[in-house]
Amino acid sequence: MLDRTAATSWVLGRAAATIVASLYCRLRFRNPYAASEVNTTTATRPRRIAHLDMDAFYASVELLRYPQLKGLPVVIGGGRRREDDLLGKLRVAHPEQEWSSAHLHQIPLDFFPRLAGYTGRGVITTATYAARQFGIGSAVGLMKAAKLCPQAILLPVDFDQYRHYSRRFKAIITDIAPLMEDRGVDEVYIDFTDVPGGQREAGRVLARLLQKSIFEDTGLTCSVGVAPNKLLAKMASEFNKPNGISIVLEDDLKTKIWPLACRKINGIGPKAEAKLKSHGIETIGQLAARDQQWLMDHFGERSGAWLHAASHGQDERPVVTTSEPVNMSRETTFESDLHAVRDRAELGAIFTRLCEQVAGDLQRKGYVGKTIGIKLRFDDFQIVTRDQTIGYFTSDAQEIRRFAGQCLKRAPLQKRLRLLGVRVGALLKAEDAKAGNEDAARAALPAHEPTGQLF
Ligand code: TTP
Ligand code: MG
Ligand code: MG
Repeated sequence: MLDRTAATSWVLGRAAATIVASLYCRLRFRNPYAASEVNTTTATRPRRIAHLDMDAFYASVELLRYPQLKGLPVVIGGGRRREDDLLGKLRVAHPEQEWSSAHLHQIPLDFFPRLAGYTGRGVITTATYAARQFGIGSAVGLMKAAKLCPQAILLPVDFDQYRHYSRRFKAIITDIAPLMEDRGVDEVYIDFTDVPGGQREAGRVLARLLQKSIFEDTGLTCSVGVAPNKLLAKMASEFNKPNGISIVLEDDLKTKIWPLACRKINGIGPKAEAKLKSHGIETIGQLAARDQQWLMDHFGERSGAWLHAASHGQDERPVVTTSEPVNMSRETTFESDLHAVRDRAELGAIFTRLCEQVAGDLQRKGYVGKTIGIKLRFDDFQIVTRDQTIGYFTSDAQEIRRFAGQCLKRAPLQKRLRLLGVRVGALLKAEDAKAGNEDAARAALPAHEPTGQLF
């Protein structure tokens, strides 16, 4: 159950494609707060953007089938769920009772595996709020978590179930507020501006309705932030977790946003944070105090201008209702670390398989791409990526393998590897990629692989 052997996952990057902006919103019968605002135009309405994020999502979904675990420290991680195994064990341990998937809520607490004594490589995907009190949460290693909270219950992941509930809560949202942007398995942006009732109490009323509707349908709670734009809404949704609502108005910038660490801005990662810190900038307020030109000189024109705007709470990005993938990738974490030279044959086979899997994903979904890249994670957890943009679009496994192999040669390979990934980006729908252009571009490339290929 705790085995992470070559747990292959694929990631679908997403980007905006279509923006649906309707000036009027239909009255939705499921929205009882709407009546007073029907038929008014947007012109005078302030922009109200919500960010809704489910609370401890994977763990909360697990608690739906194991309600006896409510309030207990539970972490999700390790291997994938195999219900038959579980039921089989139950039948052996408790033969006096009948066990089927209808009896999961009757599983005695002492039957659930605990973190205590965990050895292995698994990491936590998420933890219940009861578990978070012990300092454990997403991305923490299970072994480390076992030391911090040995009594925590460890459950395996069940992505199908999370996807099922993801679809369900999003369907409830679009039923009430149709301008929704899907931002991943457990979060969305919603444009409240023209939704009937969306302006009441600056969005709080509609946020409450969404929470209630989602909870009634799924039994899951979520937190909502409502603000003048996506940037602020995303920060706001974290302010009152779990099961909270937080409203941020333009005037709240100084009091609610500026005291926060720069890292709270979605888009400022660990690297940018470190660089900002090296200039003595820790909070968003300190960032806002810097001159825009100074930021552009030190972070580049684009990033500098963006940092300036973000620190002043400015963000004009629309809520986009459909999305297209921008990349597809496959990656795998090894059971034990592998070395590029000593384990060359094994790595080569895994590498080829990853390329075939990405190619399969692209072909199944009807995409081609022209940026091919690799991701490596070393035994010290350092991550290295390399990519290469080729002159044409492809979804061919061998081509992907060839260019990914070239990327690999540009990576440092002295240390042992924990993880290997292959990604194809700059995607286009296969039917949109013009065949003639592809052929011409391919002809311009060297026909043979340069010697010295690594895997
Ligand atoms: P989050 O929304 O970041 O976290 P959460 O829903 O578990 O908790 P919160 O109440 O703070 O929002 O992520 C959503 C799901 O994505 C999470 O339940 C599990 C998964 N996930 C991972 O698998 N690995 C990670 O590192 C993170 C952050 C999330
Ligand atoms: Mg969440
Ligand atoms: Mg989330």
